[in-house]
Amino acid sequence: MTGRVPDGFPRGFLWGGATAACQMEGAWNEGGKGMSVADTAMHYDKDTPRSEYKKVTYDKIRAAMEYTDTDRYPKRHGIGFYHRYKEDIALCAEMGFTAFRMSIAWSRIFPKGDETEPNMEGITFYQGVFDELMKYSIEPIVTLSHFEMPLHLALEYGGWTNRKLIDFYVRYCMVCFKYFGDRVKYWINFNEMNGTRFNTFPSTGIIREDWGDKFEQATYQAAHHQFVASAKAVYQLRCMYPEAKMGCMVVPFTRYPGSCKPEDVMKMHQDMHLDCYFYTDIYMRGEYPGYALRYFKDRNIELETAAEDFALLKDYTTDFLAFSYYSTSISSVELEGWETTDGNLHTQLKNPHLEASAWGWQIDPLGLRYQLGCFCDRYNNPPVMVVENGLGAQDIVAADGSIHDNYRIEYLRRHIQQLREAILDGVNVIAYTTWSAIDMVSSGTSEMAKRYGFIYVDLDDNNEGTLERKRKDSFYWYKQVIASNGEAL
Ligand code: BGP
Repeated sequence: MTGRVPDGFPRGFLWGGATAACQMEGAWNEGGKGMSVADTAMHYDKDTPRSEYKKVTYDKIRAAMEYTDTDRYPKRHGIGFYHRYKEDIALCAEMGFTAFRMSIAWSRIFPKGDETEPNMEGITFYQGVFDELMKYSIEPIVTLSHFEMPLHLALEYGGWTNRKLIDFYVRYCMVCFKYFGDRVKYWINFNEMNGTRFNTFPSTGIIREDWGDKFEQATYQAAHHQFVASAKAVYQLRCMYPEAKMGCMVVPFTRYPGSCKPEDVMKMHQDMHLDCYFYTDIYMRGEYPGYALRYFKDRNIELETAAEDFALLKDYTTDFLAFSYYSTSISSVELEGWETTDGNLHTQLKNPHLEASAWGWQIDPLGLRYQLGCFCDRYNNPPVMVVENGLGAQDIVAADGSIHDNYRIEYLRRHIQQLREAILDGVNVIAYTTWSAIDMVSSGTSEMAKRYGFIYVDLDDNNEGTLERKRKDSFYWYKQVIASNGEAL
Protein backbone atom coordinates (compact mmCIF):
# COMPACT_ATOMS: atom_id res chain seq x y z
CA MET A 1 0.00 0.00 0.00
CA THR A 2 1.31 3.46 -0.83
CA GLY A 3 0.40 6.88 0.54
CA ARG A 4 -0.46 7.89 4.07
CA VAL A 5 -3.29 9.46 5.99
CA PRO A 6 -2.61 13.19 6.47
CA ASP A 7 -2.15 14.47 10.03
CA GLY A 8 -4.32 17.51 9.41
CA PHE A 9 -4.26 20.54 7.16
CA PRO A 10 -1.37 20.38 4.72
CA ARG A 11 1.56 22.77 4.97
CA GLY A 12 0.96 25.86 2.87
CA PHE A 13 -2.81 25.49 3.16
CA LEU A 14 -4.39 28.83 2.23
CA TRP A 15 -6.42 30.42 5.04
CA GLY A 16 -8.36 33.62 4.63
CA GLY A 17 -11.65 35.32 3.96
CA ALA A 18 -13.70 36.14 0.90
CA THR A 19 -15.15 39.40 -0.40
CA ALA A 20 -16.81 40.79 -3.53
CA ALA A 21 -16.18 44.16 -5.16
CA CYS A 22 -19.84 45.10 -5.54
CA GLN A 23 -20.59 44.45 -1.89
CA MET A 24 -17.65 46.29 -0.36
CA GLU A 25 -15.88 48.79 -2.62
CA GLY A 26 -18.56 51.47 -2.84
CA ALA A 27 -17.35 54.42 -4.95
CA TRP A 28 -19.85 53.25 -7.56
CA ASN A 29 -19.32 56.31 -9.72
CA GLU A 30 -15.73 57.20 -8.88
CA GLY A 31 -12.48 56.50 -10.71
CA GLY A 32 -14.22 56.22 -14.08
CA LYS A 33 -16.32 53.24 -13.01
CA GLY A 34 -19.46 52.55 -15.04
CA MET A 35 -22.80 51.44 -13.64
CA SER A 36 -23.01 47.72 -12.96
CA VAL A 37 -25.99 45.43 -12.51
CA ALA A 38 -25.24 45.49 -8.76
CA ASP A 39 -25.80 49.24 -8.64
CA THR A 40 -29.47 48.67 -9.42
CA ALA A 41 -30.02 46.30 -6.46
CA MET A 42 -32.35 47.86 -3.90
CA HIS A 43 -32.28 47.32 -0.17
CA TYR A 44 -34.84 44.81 1.16
CA ASP A 45 -35.23 43.65 4.72
CA LYS A 46 -34.99 40.08 5.85
CA ASP A 47 -38.73 39.46 5.75
CA THR A 48 -39.10 40.37 2.08
CA PRO A 49 -39.99 37.25 0.10
CA ARG A 50 -37.27 36.08 -2.27
CA SER A 51 -39.69 36.29 -5.20
CA GLU A 52 -39.88 40.05 -4.60
CA TYR A 53 -36.23 40.92 -4.25
CA LYS A 54 -35.20 38.63 -7.07
CA LYS A 55 -37.68 40.17 -9.49
CA VAL A 56 -35.79 42.46 -11.87
CA THR A 57 -37.87 44.51 -14.29
CA TYR A 58 -37.15 47.34 -16.71
CA ASP A 59 -39.19 49.62 -14.42
CA LYS A 60 -36.93 48.82 -11.48
CA ILE A 61 -33.81 49.32 -13.59
CA ARG A 62 -35.01 52.62 -15.04
CA ALA A 63 -35.87 53.89 -11.56
CA ALA A 64 -32.39 52.91 -10.39
CA MET A 65 -30.73 54.69 -13.31
CA GLU A 66 -32.59 57.89 -12.54
CA TYR A 67 -31.71 57.77 -8.85
CA THR A 68 -28.32 59.28 -8.26
CA ASP A 69 -27.89 58.78 -4.51
CA THR A 70 -26.61 55.68 -2.76
CA ASP A 71 -29.01 55.15 0.15
CA ARG A 72 -31.66 53.01 -1.56
CA TYR A 73 -29.00 51.06 -3.43
CA PRO A 74 -26.50 50.01 -0.75
CA LYS A 75 -24.07 48.26 -3.09
CA ARG A 76 -23.26 51.71 -4.42
CA HIS A 77 -21.72 52.72 -1.10
CA GLY A 78 -20.57 49.26 0.10
CA ILE A 79 -18.33 49.59 3.14
CA GLY A 80 -15.95 52.07 1.57
CA PHE A 81 -13.20 49.53 0.77
CA TYR A 82 -12.25 51.60 -2.28
CA HIS A 83 -10.86 54.27 0.03
CA ARG A 84 -9.97 52.12 3.04
CA TYR A 85 -8.44 49.03 1.50
CA LYS A 86 -5.06 49.55 3.17
CA GLU A 87 -6.63 49.52 6.62
CA ASP A 88 -8.81 46.50 5.78
CA ILE A 89 -5.94 44.48 4.34
CA ALA A 90 -3.78 45.35 7.34
CA LEU A 91 -6.48 43.92 9.62
CA CYS A 92 -6.63 40.74 7.53
CA ALA A 93 -2.85 40.52 7.77
CA GLU A 94 -3.11 40.91 11.53
CA MET A 95 -5.35 37.82 11.58
CA GLY A 96 -2.62 36.01 9.69
CA PHE A 97 -4.50 35.59 6.40
CA THR A 98 -2.46 33.77 3.79
CA ALA A 99 -5.18 34.23 1.16
CA PHE A 100 -7.70 36.93 0.33
CA ARG A 101 -10.52 36.20 -2.06
CA MET A 102 -11.74 39.29 -3.85
CA SER A 103 -13.27 40.21 -7.17
CA ILE A 104 -12.51 42.81 -9.77
CA ALA A 105 -15.43 45.00 -10.77
CA TRP A 106 -15.59 44.56 -14.53
CA SER A 107 -17.21 48.01 -14.81
CA ARG A 108 -14.12 49.61 -13.21
CA ILE A 109 -11.95 48.22 -15.99
CA PHE A 110 -14.45 48.53 -18.85
CA PRO A 111 -17.16 50.94 -17.64
CA LYS A 112 -19.66 49.91 -20.31
CA GLY A 113 -18.12 46.56 -21.11
CA ASP A 114 -17.84 46.95 -24.88
CA GLU A 115 -14.98 49.48 -25.09
CA THR A 116 -11.72 48.51 -26.72
CA GLU A 117 -9.47 50.40 -24.27
CA PRO A 118 -9.56 49.89 -20.50
CA ASN A 119 -10.05 52.54 -17.85
CA MET A 120 -6.54 53.04 -16.43
CA GLU A 121 -7.83 54.49 -13.16
CA GLY A 122 -9.53 51.18 -12.43
CA ILE A 123 -6.32 49.31 -13.19
CA THR A 124 -4.31 51.58 -10.90
CA PHE A 125 -6.78 50.96 -8.08
CA TYR A 126 -6.43 47.17 -8.26
CA GLN A 127 -2.66 47.38 -8.64
CA GLY A 128 -2.69 49.23 -5.33
CA VAL A 129 -4.80 46.47 -3.76
CA PHE A 130 -2.50 43.71 -5.06
CA ASP A 131 0.59 45.59 -3.92
CA GLU A 132 -0.89 45.85 -0.46
CA LEU A 133 -1.65 42.11 -0.37
CA MET A 134 1.89 41.34 -1.53
CA LYS A 135 3.29 43.50 1.22
CA TYR A 136 1.86 40.98 3.70
CA SER A 137 2.50 37.90 1.52
CA ILE A 138 -1.24 37.31 1.17
CA GLU A 139 -2.17 35.27 -1.90
CA PRO A 140 -5.02 36.86 -3.84
CA ILE A 141 -7.74 34.55 -5.17
CA VAL A 142 -9.46 36.69 -7.75
CA THR A 143 -12.96 36.25 -9.15
CA LEU A 144 -13.29 37.90 -12.53
CA SER A 145 -17.06 38.25 -12.43
CA HIS A 146 -18.94 38.29 -9.16
CA PHE A 147 -22.51 39.50 -9.84
CA GLU A 148 -21.25 42.88 -11.10
CA MET A 149 -21.18 42.95 -14.91
CA PRO A 150 -21.53 46.35 -16.61
CA LEU A 151 -25.21 47.31 -16.80
CA HIS A 152 -24.77 48.49 -20.39
CA LEU A 153 -24.11 44.89 -21.47
CA ALA A 154 -27.44 43.84 -19.98
CA LEU A 155 -29.43 46.65 -21.53
CA GLU A 156 -27.82 46.88 -24.97
CA TYR A 157 -26.91 43.26 -25.64
CA GLY A 158 -29.35 41.13 -23.63
CA GLY A 159 -26.49 40.16 -21.32
CA TRP A 160 -24.84 36.78 -21.75
CA THR A 161 -27.50 35.54 -24.18
CA ASN A 162 -25.51 37.47 -26.77
CA ARG A 163 -22.44 35.74 -28.20
CA LYS A 164 -20.61 39.06 -28.36
CA LEU A 165 -20.25 38.87 -24.58
CA ILE A 166 -17.62 36.18 -25.08
CA ASP A 167 -15.25 38.61 -26.74
CA PHE A 168 -15.97 41.41 -24.27
CA TYR A 169 -15.27 39.10 -21.34
CA VAL A 170 -12.10 37.67 -22.87
CA ARG A 171 -10.81 41.17 -23.60
CA TYR A 172 -11.51 42.12 -20.00
CA CYS A 173 -9.75 38.98 -18.73
CA MET A 174 -6.72 39.65 -20.91
CA VAL A 175 -6.43 43.14 -19.47
CA CYS A 176 -6.59 41.68 -15.96
CA PHE A 177 -3.95 39.07 -16.82
CA LYS A 178 -1.74 41.70 -18.44
CA TYR A 179 -1.80 44.17 -15.56
CA PHE A 180 -2.24 41.87 -12.54
CA GLY A 181 -0.93 38.52 -13.77
CA ASP A 182 2.48 39.04 -12.17
CA ARG A 183 0.75 39.21 -8.78
CA VAL A 184 -2.17 36.79 -9.12
CA LYS A 185 -1.78 33.04 -9.34
CA TYR A 186 -5.38 31.92 -8.67
CA TRP A 187 -8.28 33.17 -10.79
CA ILE A 188 -11.94 32.18 -10.69
CA ASN A 189 -13.93 32.69 -13.90
CA PHE A 190 -17.46 33.36 -12.54
CA ASN A 191 -18.85 33.49 -9.04
CA GLU A 192 -21.43 30.77 -8.41
CA MET A 193 -21.67 29.90 -12.07
CA ASN A 194 -24.98 28.07 -11.55
CA GLY A 195 -26.37 31.49 -10.65
CA THR A 196 -27.25 31.70 -14.35
CA ARG A 197 -30.38 29.83 -13.28
CA PHE A 198 -30.75 30.85 -9.65
CA ASN A 199 -29.57 34.45 -9.65
CA THR A 200 -30.12 35.24 -13.28
CA PHE A 201 -29.89 39.01 -13.59
CA PRO A 202 -26.75 39.49 -11.44
CA SER A 203 -25.07 36.50 -13.11
CA THR A 204 -26.04 37.05 -16.73
CA GLY A 205 -27.76 40.42 -17.20
CA ILE A 206 -30.85 38.63 -18.56
CA ILE A 207 -34.07 40.55 -17.93
CA ARG A 208 -36.85 38.02 -17.67
CA GLU A 209 -39.54 40.04 -19.41
CA ASP A 210 -37.52 39.90 -22.64
CA TRP A 211 -37.84 36.15 -22.83
CA GLY A 212 -41.34 34.97 -21.88
CA ASP A 213 -41.53 31.19 -22.13
CA LYS A 214 -38.02 31.09 -23.62
CA PHE A 215 -36.53 32.21 -20.33
CA GLU A 216 -35.09 28.83 -19.39
CA GLN A 217 -33.53 28.47 -22.82
CA ALA A 218 -32.02 31.95 -22.43
CA THR A 219 -30.35 30.96 -19.15
CA TYR A 220 -28.74 27.92 -20.78
CA GLN A 221 -27.69 29.96 -23.78
CA ALA A 222 -26.02 32.41 -21.40
CA ALA A 223 -24.34 29.55 -19.57
CA HIS A 224 -23.03 28.18 -22.86
CA HIS A 225 -21.49 31.53 -23.71
CA GLN A 226 -19.88 31.66 -20.27
CA PHE A 227 -18.43 28.15 -20.74
CA VAL A 228 -16.87 29.16 -24.04
CA ALA A 229 -15.68 32.50 -22.66
CA SER A 230 -14.01 30.70 -19.77
CA ALA A 231 -12.30 28.25 -22.13
CA LYS A 232 -10.95 31.15 -24.20
CA ALA A 233 -9.80 32.93 -21.05
CA VAL A 234 -8.03 29.77 -19.85
CA TYR A 235 -6.24 29.59 -23.21
CA GLN A 236 -5.09 33.22 -22.85
CA LEU A 237 -4.00 32.68 -19.26
CA ARG A 238 -1.94 29.64 -20.21
CA CYS A 239 -0.23 31.63 -22.97
CA MET A 240 0.50 34.59 -20.73
CA TYR A 241 1.12 32.94 -17.34
CA PRO A 242 1.54 29.16 -17.69
CA GLU A 243 1.94 28.73 -13.92
CA ALA A 244 -1.32 30.50 -13.09
CA LYS A 245 -4.51 28.57 -12.37
CA MET A 246 -8.11 29.18 -13.38
CA GLY A 247 -10.87 27.73 -11.26
CA CYS A 248 -14.60 27.36 -11.71
CA MET A 249 -17.03 27.98 -8.90
CA VAL A 250 -20.53 26.86 -7.96
CA VAL A 251 -22.90 26.80 -5.06
CA PRO A 252 -23.66 23.06 -4.94
CA PHE A 253 -27.00 23.11 -3.04
CA THR A 254 -25.81 19.80 -1.56
CA ARG A 255 -28.84 17.53 -1.42
CA TYR A 256 -30.29 14.73 0.65
CA PRO A 257 -33.26 12.60 -0.38
CA GLY A 258 -36.44 13.43 1.54
CA SER A 259 -36.76 9.70 2.35
CA CYS A 260 -35.17 6.40 1.37
CA LYS A 261 -37.87 5.93 -1.25
CA PRO A 262 -36.06 5.21 -4.54
CA GLU A 263 -38.02 8.00 -6.25
CA ASP A 264 -36.67 10.54 -3.76
CA VAL A 265 -33.12 9.29 -4.25
CA MET A 266 -33.55 9.55 -8.03
CA LYS A 267 -34.94 13.08 -7.61
CA MET A 268 -31.89 14.02 -5.56
CA HIS A 269 -29.61 12.57 -8.24
CA GLN A 270 -31.34 14.55 -10.98
CA ASP A 271 -31.48 17.76 -8.98
CA MET A 272 -27.75 17.54 -8.28
CA HIS A 273 -27.16 17.03 -11.98
CA LEU A 274 -29.14 20.01 -13.15
CA ASP A 275 -28.43 22.43 -10.31
CA CYS A 276 -24.74 21.78 -9.83
CA TYR A 277 -22.93 19.07 -11.79
CA PHE A 278 -24.11 20.32 -15.18
CA TYR A 279 -21.78 23.30 -14.63
CA THR A 280 -18.87 21.57 -12.95
CA ASP A 281 -18.98 18.65 -15.40
CA ILE A 282 -18.50 21.01 -18.33
CA TYR A 283 -15.76 23.02 -16.63
CA MET A 284 -13.90 20.07 -15.17
CA ARG A 285 -14.48 17.43 -17.87
CA GLY A 286 -14.91 19.63 -20.92
CA GLU A 287 -18.10 18.29 -22.43
CA TYR A 288 -21.84 18.47 -22.16
CA PRO A 289 -23.07 15.51 -20.12
CA GLY A 290 -25.67 13.14 -21.57
CA TYR A 291 -28.29 13.96 -18.92
CA ALA A 292 -28.14 17.61 -20.02
CA LEU A 293 -28.53 16.79 -23.71
CA ARG A 294 -31.54 14.68 -22.83
CA TYR A 295 -33.00 17.44 -20.66
CA PHE A 296 -32.61 19.93 -23.52
CA LYS A 297 -34.24 17.53 -25.96
CA ASP A 298 -37.19 16.85 -23.66
CA ARG A 299 -37.71 20.57 -23.14
CA ASN A 300 -37.12 21.69 -26.72
CA ILE A 301 -34.15 23.75 -25.62
CA GLU A 302 -31.94 24.43 -28.60
CA LEU A 303 -28.70 26.24 -28.03
CA GLU A 304 -26.92 28.28 -30.65
CA THR A 305 -23.35 27.08 -30.73
CA ALA A 306 -20.35 27.47 -33.03
CA ALA A 307 -18.34 24.59 -34.45
CA GLU A 308 -15.23 25.61 -32.51
CA ASP A 309 -16.97 25.67 -29.12
CA PHE A 310 -16.78 21.99 -28.23
CA ALA A 311 -13.08 21.60 -28.93
CA LEU A 312 -12.43 24.70 -26.83
CA LEU A 313 -14.43 23.30 -23.91
CA LYS A 314 -12.51 20.05 -24.12
CA ASP A 315 -9.05 21.62 -24.40
CA TYR A 316 -9.36 24.41 -21.84
CA THR A 317 -11.02 23.00 -18.76
CA THR A 318 -10.51 24.67 -15.40
CA ASP A 319 -7.61 23.78 -13.10
CA PHE A 320 -9.41 23.70 -9.77
CA LEU A 321 -12.90 23.57 -8.39
CA ALA A 322 -14.13 26.19 -5.95
CA PHE A 323 -17.44 26.32 -4.19
CA SER A 324 -19.44 28.21 -1.63
CA TYR A 325 -21.01 26.24 1.17
CA TYR A 326 -23.62 27.51 3.59
CA SER A 327 -26.30 24.87 3.87
CA THR A 328 -27.87 21.75 2.37
CA SER A 329 -31.18 21.08 0.61
CA ILE A 330 -33.66 18.24 0.29
CA SER A 331 -35.09 16.56 -2.80
CA SER A 332 -38.49 14.94 -2.56
CA VAL A 333 -41.11 13.88 -5.08
CA GLU A 334 -43.82 14.55 -2.48
CA LEU A 335 -43.96 18.23 -1.64
CA GLU A 336 -46.98 18.04 0.61
CA GLY A 337 -46.24 18.28 4.30
CA TRP A 338 -42.88 19.97 3.88
CA GLU A 339 -42.16 23.39 5.30
CA THR A 340 -39.85 25.56 3.25
CA THR A 341 -37.04 27.83 4.35
CA ASP A 342 -34.66 30.32 2.78
CA GLY A 343 -31.15 29.44 1.66
CA ASN A 344 -28.35 30.74 -0.50
CA LEU A 345 -29.88 31.67 -3.88
CA HIS A 346 -32.93 29.48 -3.45
CA THR A 347 -35.78 28.47 -1.18
CA GLN A 348 -35.53 24.91 0.07
CA LEU A 349 -37.35 22.22 1.99
CA LYS A 350 -36.81 22.35 5.72
CA ASN A 351 -34.69 19.59 7.19
CA PRO A 352 -36.06 18.72 10.66
CA HIS A 353 -32.60 17.55 11.76
CA LEU A 354 -30.90 20.90 11.22
CA GLU A 355 -30.85 24.26 12.95
CA ALA A 356 -30.99 27.40 10.86
CA SER A 357 -29.60 30.93 10.93
CA ALA A 358 -31.92 33.88 11.65
CA TRP A 359 -32.32 34.13 7.87
CA GLY A 360 -33.46 30.51 7.65
CA TRP A 361 -30.27 29.10 6.10
CA GLN A 362 -29.91 25.57 7.47
CA ILE A 363 -26.65 24.81 9.22
CA ASP A 364 -25.01 21.52 8.28
CA PRO A 365 -21.27 21.10 8.91
CA LEU A 366 -21.31 17.39 8.04
CA GLY A 367 -22.75 18.24 4.65
CA LEU A 368 -19.50 20.05 3.86
CA ARG A 369 -17.50 16.86 4.29
CA TYR A 370 -20.08 14.99 2.23
CA GLN A 371 -19.95 17.51 -0.63
CA LEU A 372 -16.16 17.58 -0.63
CA GLY A 373 -16.17 13.80 -0.89
CA CYS A 374 -18.64 13.93 -3.80
CA PHE A 375 -16.46 16.36 -5.76
CA CYS A 376 -13.35 14.30 -5.00
CA ASP A 377 -15.04 11.12 -6.28
CA ARG A 378 -16.57 12.75 -9.33
CA TYR A 379 -13.49 14.53 -10.68
CA ASN A 380 -10.69 12.27 -9.50
CA ASN A 381 -9.65 14.42 -6.58
CA PRO A 382 -8.86 17.78 -8.19
CA PRO A 383 -7.56 20.72 -6.14
CA VAL A 384 -10.58 22.15 -4.35
CA MET A 385 -11.14 25.48 -2.62
CA VAL A 386 -13.95 26.23 -0.20
CA VAL A 387 -14.20 29.91 -1.05
CA GLU A 388 -17.30 30.87 0.96
CA ASN A 389 -18.64 29.54 4.23
CA GLY A 390 -20.03 31.53 7.11
CA LEU A 391 -22.92 32.64 9.26
CA GLY A 392 -25.02 35.73 8.56
CA ALA A 393 -26.05 37.15 11.93
CA GLN A 394 -26.99 40.37 13.64
CA ASP A 395 -24.04 41.35 15.83
CA ILE A 396 -24.33 43.51 18.92
CA VAL A 397 -21.65 45.96 19.97
CA ALA A 398 -21.30 45.93 23.76
CA ALA A 399 -20.91 49.15 25.73
CA ASP A 400 -17.13 48.70 25.82
CA GLY A 401 -17.01 48.28 22.03
CA SER A 402 -16.45 44.50 22.05
CA ILE A 403 -18.47 42.12 19.87
CA HIS A 404 -19.05 38.68 21.30
CA ASP A 405 -19.93 36.59 18.25
CA ASN A 406 -19.48 33.11 19.71
CA TYR A 407 -22.31 31.83 17.44
CA ARG A 408 -20.07 32.62 14.46
CA ILE A 409 -17.06 30.97 16.09
CA GLU A 410 -19.18 27.89 16.77
CA TYR A 411 -20.45 27.77 13.19
CA LEU A 412 -16.97 28.10 11.70
CA ARG A 413 -15.37 25.72 14.19
CA ARG A 414 -17.82 22.95 13.31
CA HIS A 415 -17.28 23.48 9.59
CA ILE A 416 -13.49 23.58 9.86
CA GLN A 417 -13.64 20.33 11.85
CA GLN A 418 -15.47 18.71 8.94
CA LEU A 419 -13.08 20.26 6.46
CA ARG A 420 -10.27 18.61 8.37
CA GLU A 421 -12.13 15.29 8.31
CA ALA A 422 -12.43 15.59 4.53
CA ILE A 423 -8.70 16.20 4.29
CA LEU A 424 -8.07 13.08 6.38
CA ASP A 425 -10.38 11.26 3.93
CA GLY A 426 -7.90 12.26 1.24
CA VAL A 427 -9.74 15.18 -0.37
CA ASN A 428 -7.32 17.62 -1.97
CA VAL A 429 -8.55 20.85 -0.35
CA ILE A 430 -6.05 23.66 -0.85
CA ALA A 431 -7.84 26.74 0.49
CA TYR A 432 -10.55 27.91 2.84
CA THR A 433 -11.79 31.47 2.67
CA THR A 434 -14.73 32.24 4.93
CA TRP A 435 -17.59 34.45 3.94
CA SER A 436 -16.60 36.99 4.77
CA ALA A 437 -13.42 38.65 5.86
CA ILE A 438 -15.25 41.78 6.90
CA ASP A 439 -18.91 42.84 7.21
CA MET A 440 -20.33 44.07 3.95
CA VAL A 441 -23.60 44.66 2.13
CA SER A 442 -25.50 41.40 1.65
CA SER A 443 -25.61 40.00 -1.84
CA GLY A 444 -29.23 38.86 -1.80
CA THR A 445 -31.07 41.61 0.06
CA SER A 446 -28.46 44.39 0.21
CA GLU A 447 -28.80 44.50 4.00
CA MET A 448 -26.01 45.62 6.31
CA ALA A 449 -27.75 44.00 9.28
CA LYS A 450 -26.77 40.55 8.04
CA ARG A 451 -23.13 40.38 9.04
CA TYR A 452 -20.60 37.68 8.28
CA GLY A 453 -17.20 39.23 9.00
CA PHE A 454 -14.46 38.92 11.60
CA ILE A 455 -14.20 42.69 11.33
CA TYR A 456 -17.22 44.73 12.30
CA VAL A 457 -18.07 47.79 10.19
CA ASP A 458 -19.98 50.61 11.82
CA LEU A 459 -22.70 51.07 9.22
CA ASP A 460 -26.42 50.34 9.35
CA ASP A 461 -29.23 49.77 6.90
CA ASN A 462 -29.96 53.48 6.72
CA ASN A 463 -26.42 54.09 5.54
CA GLU A 464 -25.58 55.67 8.88
CA GLY A 465 -22.39 55.03 10.80
CA THR A 466 -18.78 56.07 11.02
CA LEU A 467 -17.43 53.14 8.94
CA GLU A 468 -15.05 52.48 11.81
CA ARG A 469 -13.69 48.91 11.84
CA LYS A 470 -13.71 46.84 15.06
CA ARG A 471 -12.31 43.40 15.83
CA LYS A 472 -14.98 40.86 16.83
CA ASP A 473 -14.19 37.93 19.17
CA SER A 474 -14.08 35.74 16.05
CA PHE A 475 -11.18 37.87 14.80
CA TYR A 476 -8.95 36.69 17.65
CA TRP A 477 -10.24 33.13 17.38
CA TYR A 478 -9.56 32.87 13.63
CA LYS A 479 -6.08 34.31 14.15
CA GLN A 480 -5.30 31.38 16.41
CA VAL A 481 -6.85 28.91 13.96
CA ILE A 482 -4.59 30.17 11.20
CA ALA A 483 -1.49 30.33 13.41
CA SER A 484 -2.00 26.69 14.39
CA ASN A 485 -2.82 25.64 10.78
CA GLY A 486 -6.29 24.57 11.81
CA GLU A 487 -5.35 22.67 14.96
CA ALA A 488 -6.45 25.14 17.65
CA LEU A 489 -10.17 25.27 17.06
C1 BGP B 1 -23.14 34.03 -2.09
C2 BGP B 1 -22.42 35.16 -2.78
C3 BGP B 1 -21.77 36.14 -1.89
C4 BGP B 1 -22.43 36.33 -0.57
C5 BGP B 1 -23.04 35.12 0.05
C6 BGP B 1 -23.96 35.38 1.21
O1 BGP B 1 -24.17 33.62 -2.90
O2 BGP B 1 -21.45 34.65 -3.66
O3 BGP B 1 -21.52 37.30 -2.63
O4 BGP B 1 -22.89 37.54 -0.24
O5 BGP B 1 -23.72 34.32 -0.87
O6 BGP B 1 -25.20 35.83 0.72
P1 BGP B 1 -25.97 37.04 1.34
O7 BGP B 1 -25.02 38.18 1.32
O8 BGP B 1 -27.15 37.27 0.49
O9 BGP B 1 -26.33 36.62 2.72
